[in-house]
Amino acid sequence: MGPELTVPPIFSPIPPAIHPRHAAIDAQTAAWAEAFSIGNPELRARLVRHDIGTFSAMILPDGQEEVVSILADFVLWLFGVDDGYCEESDLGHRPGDLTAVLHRLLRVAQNPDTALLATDPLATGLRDLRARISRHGTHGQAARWIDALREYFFSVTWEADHRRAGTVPDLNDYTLMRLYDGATTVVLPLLEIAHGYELQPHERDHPATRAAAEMASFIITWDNDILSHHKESRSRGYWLNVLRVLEHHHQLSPDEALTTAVAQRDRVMCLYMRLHQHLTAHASPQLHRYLASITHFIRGAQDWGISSHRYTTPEDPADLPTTFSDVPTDSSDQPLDIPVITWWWSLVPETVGRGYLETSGTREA
Ligand code: 3E9
Ligand code: MG
Ligand code: MG
Ligand code: MG
Ligand code: MG
Ligand code: MG
Repeated sequence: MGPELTVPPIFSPIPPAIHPRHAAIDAQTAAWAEAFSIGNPELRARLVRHDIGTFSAMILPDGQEEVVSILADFVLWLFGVDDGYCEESDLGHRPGDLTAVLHRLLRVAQNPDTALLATDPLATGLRDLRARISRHGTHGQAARWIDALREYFFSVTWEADHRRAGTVPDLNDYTLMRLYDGATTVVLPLLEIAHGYELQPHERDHPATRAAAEMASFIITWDNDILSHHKESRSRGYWLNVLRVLEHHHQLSPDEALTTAVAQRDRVMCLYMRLHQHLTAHASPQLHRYLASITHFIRGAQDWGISSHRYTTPEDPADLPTTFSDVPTDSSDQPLDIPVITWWWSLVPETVGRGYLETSGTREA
């Protein structure tokens, strides 16, 4: 059986980048997974071959190496939760029990000395991550990392209820869930910590900054859904993905669902570039840095997504692109028909960035 879909080159106006220490970081993360026994042996053997350290090196191409390593270990840990607890285990079908387990982990992150889960490998790994985050970041940054972990956990329990019931959420609910269950927001505090600054609340919590981060979550998770469709649709058991949502609720064929999802992410990618240009016109040096990191995060997820064995699955090859496109399939500046994100389109003045596709003025990241 060959691959069901051929994924075309994806529109990416962002240049690639990678930390020069990527190979050492990748090897170190594999060693961390072994040292902390993350996941069962079979899962761990897979995860250490997924170039997760390389991915982290693409997200933070010029970040402090120790923090790039924290991010790499944390992303591997997240897959220990997402694959190990949610997608490949019985617990992922029991949202109530999953909520209890995740709450205990949150307590460990918040108060590492708590007498809880003393011999649990994921808890022990989390204690290590928390200690390293506290070493490099402020109390406020550690607190925001825990809050972001909570919003990720909250969304995977929603997803677990769909898994239990075998249901597929509609596009609006799926979009809302996916802004969090791709674990994109838990990465954001590490973008600051890796460059040794703290974004001030009046800039970080400004609606336009928050929208830029949400757009990045959308693009990264839509790209993931497109690039992981092969892996996910071949898996045994329940899987949830925007292509499945579009097929189920919009009566599209797999190819039509792919074309629609690509158009959706292209339209958001265009809006993101315009918002980025708009924000940087008046941004502090810290906000400039933050937006540059978010932009690297988007491109890093793309470069890793087309190359990691996690998605190319060489034993049953996916038909993924090896290059990117300079041209969006949909450059409309009208809002997508997804109510939870419509507000993004109200943030960029109409005159900003309209001509960016015809110029090279988007490469400031
Ligand atoms: C992603 O969704 C699940 C996260 C827990 C993965 C950890 C990755 C990050 C924190 C960075 C964001 C990167 C992404 C979303 C690629 P899903 O669909 O379960 O991931 P999968 O790899 O199984 O397709
Ligand atoms: Mg490797
Ligand atoms: Mg998942
Ligand atoms: Mg998954
Ligand atoms: Mg996926
Ligand atoms: Mg840079």
